[in-house]
Amino acid sequence: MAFSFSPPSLTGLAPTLPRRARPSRLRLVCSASTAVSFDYKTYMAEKAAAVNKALDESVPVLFPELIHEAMRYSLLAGGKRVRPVLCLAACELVGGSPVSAMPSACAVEMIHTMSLIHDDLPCMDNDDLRRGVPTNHRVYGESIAVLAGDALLALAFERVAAATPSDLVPAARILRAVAELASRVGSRGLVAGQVADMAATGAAEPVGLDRLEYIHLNKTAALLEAAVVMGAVVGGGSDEQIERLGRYARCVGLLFQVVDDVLDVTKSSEELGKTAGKDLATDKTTYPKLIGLERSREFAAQLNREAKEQLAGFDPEKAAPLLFLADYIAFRQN
Ligand code: GRG
Repeated sequence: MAFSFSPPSLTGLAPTLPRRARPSRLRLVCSASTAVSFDYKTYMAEKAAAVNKALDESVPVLFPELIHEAMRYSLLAGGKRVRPVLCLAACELVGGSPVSAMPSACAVEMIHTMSLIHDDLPCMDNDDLRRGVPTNHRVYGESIAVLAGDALLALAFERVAAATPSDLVPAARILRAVAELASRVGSRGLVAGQVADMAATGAAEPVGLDRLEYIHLNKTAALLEAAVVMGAVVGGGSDEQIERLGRYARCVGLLFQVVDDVLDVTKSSEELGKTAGKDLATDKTTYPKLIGLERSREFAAQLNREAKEQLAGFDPEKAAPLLFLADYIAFRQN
């Protein structure tokens, strides 16, 4: 990926919103010193409900029922729906209709879910719990879990190509959206991050900050970037807008992972809906391990600020969902 992130300066930035005191309506301050009010609870609830409905409709239980049930089991098991909401928000920010972006939003959630199913397999992380329920292979067996992941991956691309409304989105933009997704999922994106992560775990030489950043920019940020970029592409954004939004997403993606690392050592399995303390148990390199808990939190605050800076050129009212989503990811508790 072309993105190069400057090493964390870790200058002691503190999060601006104390966890317990957060109201449902946020007063967001963007870097242009403009303040807007935004009801994030209603926004998230409405967008997540629309995504859940579209996902449900995308995977009917056809013959052979077993594979479709296995796909639906993980896809509809909950999840915060951060990636699809980012996709819809980016589309609307550049003036597009959410209808245009819904197939892309579903596609990123399908690929996210398939990556979780495969990640949980005995040959990878060997996990028993995901989204608060037993993992796919624990319910359906390994073979079906592999195939459910494969089928979700294929369906994701089918949805973007075949279900994006061609009366709203020109074919060239649909094609670009497919390419933007593919390039961030394969061996130059998600798969690259997973392979580098596996190589790093238990390696004789401990990985440094540069390699950790490479892992997370690919394993986690790449799909968030795909979500935002696809939303902006199908929404009709300019190349400059798409570029800025891509930078926003990379900051938010790295932020997402720093927060994930912190939650792994500060929360219980019940609170997370997945096995807590796994990173320590498997001797994984994480931000808390490399730079400590406090500096990890400071780095997260810095990434949050840098993400928001990318939105400075947009109308603050319209950018409110993406400004909020950066905070949502920074302050999430699971
Ligand atoms: C993509 C072809 C292909 C294969 C998958 C296994 C694998 C390759 C990649 C692993 C990717 C992985 C598990 C990344 C972790 C990303 C992450 C931080 C997950 C947690 O996301 P949340 O918190 O989860 O958004 P919910 O459940 O809320 O959706």
